[in-house]
Amino acid sequence: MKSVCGTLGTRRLALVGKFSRRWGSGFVGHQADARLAEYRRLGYTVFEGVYDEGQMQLWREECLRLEASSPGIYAPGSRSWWFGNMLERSPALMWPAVSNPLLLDFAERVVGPFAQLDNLTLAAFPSVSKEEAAGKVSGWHRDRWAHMPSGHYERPTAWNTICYLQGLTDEYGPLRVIPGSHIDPVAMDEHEQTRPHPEEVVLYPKAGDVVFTHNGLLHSGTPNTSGQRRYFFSIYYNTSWFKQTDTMGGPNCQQLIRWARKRNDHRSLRLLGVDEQLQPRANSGFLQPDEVRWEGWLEADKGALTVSEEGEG
Ligand SMILES: O=C(O)CCC(=O)C(=O)O
Ligand SMILES: [Fe+2]
Repeated sequence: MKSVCGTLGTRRLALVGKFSRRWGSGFVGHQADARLAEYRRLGYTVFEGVYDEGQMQLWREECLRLEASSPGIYAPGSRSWWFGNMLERSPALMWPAVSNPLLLDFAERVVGPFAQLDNLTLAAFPSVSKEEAAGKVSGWHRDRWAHMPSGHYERPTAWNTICYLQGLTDEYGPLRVIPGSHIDPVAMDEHEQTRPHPEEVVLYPKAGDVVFTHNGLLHSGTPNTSGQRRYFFSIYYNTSWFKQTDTMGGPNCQQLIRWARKRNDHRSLRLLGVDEQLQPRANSGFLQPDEVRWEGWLEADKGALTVSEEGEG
């Protein structure tokens, strides 16, 4: 490991000094943020009314357009209602959601400045018959990059931000969660995986709400019996030293990377899988609380941003 002092600029040392004086007082207040505390306790939090109707209408239309243009052999994984790689498919429509500052600011309080896009999915679950759905849930699981929890809170390695593009009702199929299952090593046998669970909480988010999860949280959808499409929009993030599921190699994502580079926009670059600060930040010596280090790095990223006329090209 490199010497810690060797990796710190003077300004950053001053910042660390400032925050270290607050560990006994202000830092406790910082940690006491109600949403963060709720998220750490339950394994999820709901942001209400993040997206408006106009925005969601564009996403629904995009989903229908993809459905109409992907029949038969062109259907991804033979499902003509499930579309991954949405940032590459529709960058102008999707980038504002991927880089939503409300959700990213919260993510950075949870995991620090290490948020990367893992995959972006737009889907419209078809309706099934009430008989087929009776007594069933879609399937309990923890999400990608999770592990069986240890009994203690650990930061998520990945997290989902899910928006249903209509309000969920019993007919549309609510989202079921088992609060605390990102901490408790709750296990399930095959029979339990498709049945309601005694400790579940059933969520009915409104259109435009965002459910922000911990990837260790056990959750399940519910079959859609509404007779309509069940629109689902999921931006899934992970830690910037993980692999990404969606590809960033296509021309649209590469164009976004060039745009972010011109602005020296580390936060955007990171989302796109380019974390230029990763090595020093992942080997910082770990001598202060992580949150203290994160604040300094977030400040540095903001300070580095150069937004010029030229950079906006
Ligand atoms: O509401 C659903 O269908 C479940 C979604 C889900 O499991 C997920 O987005 O990770
Ligand atoms: Fe899931």
